[in-house]
Amino acid sequence: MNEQDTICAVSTPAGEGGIGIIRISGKDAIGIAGIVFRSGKKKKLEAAPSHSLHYGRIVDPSSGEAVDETLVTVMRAPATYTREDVVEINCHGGMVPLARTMALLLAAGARQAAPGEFTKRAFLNGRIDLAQAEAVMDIISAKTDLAHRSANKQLLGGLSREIAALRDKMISLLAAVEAGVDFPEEDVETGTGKPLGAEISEVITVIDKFLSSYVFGRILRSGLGTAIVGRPNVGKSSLLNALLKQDRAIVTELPGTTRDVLEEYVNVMGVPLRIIDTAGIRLSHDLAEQEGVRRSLATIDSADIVLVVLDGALSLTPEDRRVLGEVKGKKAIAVINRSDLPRKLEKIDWPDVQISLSCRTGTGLDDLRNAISAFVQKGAVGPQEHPWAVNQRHKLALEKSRGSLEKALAAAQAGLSPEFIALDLRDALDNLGLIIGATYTDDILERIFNDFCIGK
Ligand SMILES: Nc1nc2c(ncn2[C@@H]2O[C@H](COP(=O)(O)OP(=O)(O)OP(=O)(O)O)[C@@H](O)[C@H]2O)c(=O)[nH]1
Ligand SMILES: [Mg+2]
Repeated sequence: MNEQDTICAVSTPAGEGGIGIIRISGKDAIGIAGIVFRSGKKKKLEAAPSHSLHYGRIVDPSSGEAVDETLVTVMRAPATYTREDVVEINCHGGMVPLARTMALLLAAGARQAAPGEFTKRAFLNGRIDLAQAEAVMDIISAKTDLAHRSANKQLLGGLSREIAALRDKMISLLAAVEAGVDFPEEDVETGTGKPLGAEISEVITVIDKFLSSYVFGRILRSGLGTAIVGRPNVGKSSLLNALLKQDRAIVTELPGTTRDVLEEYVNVMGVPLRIIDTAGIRLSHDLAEQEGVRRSLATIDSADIVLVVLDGALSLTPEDRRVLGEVKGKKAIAVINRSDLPRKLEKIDWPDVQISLSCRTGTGLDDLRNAISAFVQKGAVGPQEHPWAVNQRHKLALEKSRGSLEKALAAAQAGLSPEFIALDLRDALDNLGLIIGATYTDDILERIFNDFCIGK
C-alpha cells in the first residue's frame, strides 16, 4: 500500500442520512477535489486558505453535469487528522450521490482508502501513537458512557504517557547496564544507587498494575459475559427479553424451546453486558438439543457472571440441582423467576445473591440490575474502574515484557555478566514499545487497522 497516494473514502455510515461525508487525504487532496468542485463565484479550491468552508457543486468534469450540491472543507497540513492536506466533501446523505462523487474522485486520481488508513497515516505521520489509534476505534465502538470515557482518556494519551514514562525508566536502566558491559568485574550499579534487582522488580510491579486493568478493559470493550442458564422452561429467554426490553428470543410454554446460544448487548447502569441466552440444561435424546446443552455448558465456562434461573413456583428439581452444580465456582446470581405466582421453591444456600423477580410483570428486574452492577462495582467480577484499560494486544506485549524482565532479574541475582542482563532488558523494552508503536512491524499495523471501518 503506497503511503504517498492521495486516498478518499465515504466516512459516514452506509444508508440514507441528512448528509454524507467523503474524506480525502494526501498531497493532491485539494487539487483532486478542485477537479470535481465548482463554486458559484468561480473561486478555486487550490487558493483556499486552511480550515475554510466552500459552498458549490460537485460536477462531472467530462460532461459538466452537476452531480450534487455540496459544502467542502479545506484543511491544509499539518494541522489535520492525518497531518496531510485533507478535504471533506459534504454531500447529500444517500448512496447514489456519495457513490457518484466517489467515482469522480477516483477518476480524478485519488485511491479508495483501506480500512483505518486515515488513522494509520495519523500514526505514521506522528500525530498519535498506536495506543491512541486504537482508542479511536474504542471510541467509535463504545457501548456505554463508561467505555467511552475510558477510550477518550486513552486517546488523550493517558495510557501512552504511563507507558512512555516506564520506557524512560527502562532505557536508563539499560544504559546503566550497558555501561557496565565494559567492566564485567564490577557490580552493576544504577544511577539511583539502588541495586539492579530492586530496580527491575519495581518495573515488574508497574507492569503488573497495567496487566490488572485488562479484565476491566475487556469488559468495557466486549461487555461483561453474562450467561443465563437453567433447566428448560424456567424463563431464561423471557429474562433476556425483559432485560433487552424487546421480544428478541422465542418464548413458548414448551420446554426445550431455545436450542442455540443467543447473544445481545444491553447497558445495565453503565456496564455493557453481553447477555447470552442458552438452551435449557437437561438429559435429552434429541441430537440438536444435546448439542444445545453442550453449548450451554461451554457458555458457563467462558462467562464472567452466570445468572442461574430457577422457577420460584415449583420445588427444586434434580435438573435444577445439576445446573447449580455445573455453576459452582463461578460468580453467580440466582434468579428466582415467576414471583407473580405463589412461591414453592425451597430455600437454597448458594449462590449468595438471590433475586426474586417476574419476567412476566417486570417486578424485581431493577433488583437484578442493581445486583449485577454491585458485582462489578465491588470488583467481584473484574477489577474496578482503572485510569486506563489495556487491550488484548497490550496484554500480550506486557506479558512478554514481563517475561524478559523476570529473566533479567534472575540473571542479575545470579550475578551473570551484564551482556546477558542487557539482552533481556532490551527485549523487555522492545515489547513495551509495541504498545505505543515505538517499535512495530507492518504485520502489527495491518492487524490493528484492518479492524477499523473504512473512512476512519
Ligand atoms: N407466570 C410466569 N410465567 C413466566 C414468567 N417468565 C416466563 N414465563 C413463561 O414460562 C414459559 C417458558 O419461558 P421461556 O422464557 O421460553 O423459558 P426458557 O427457560 O427459555 O425455556 P427453554 O428455552 O425451553 O429452556 C413461557 O410460557 C413464559 O411465558 C414469569 O415471570 N411468570
Ligand atoms: Mg429459552
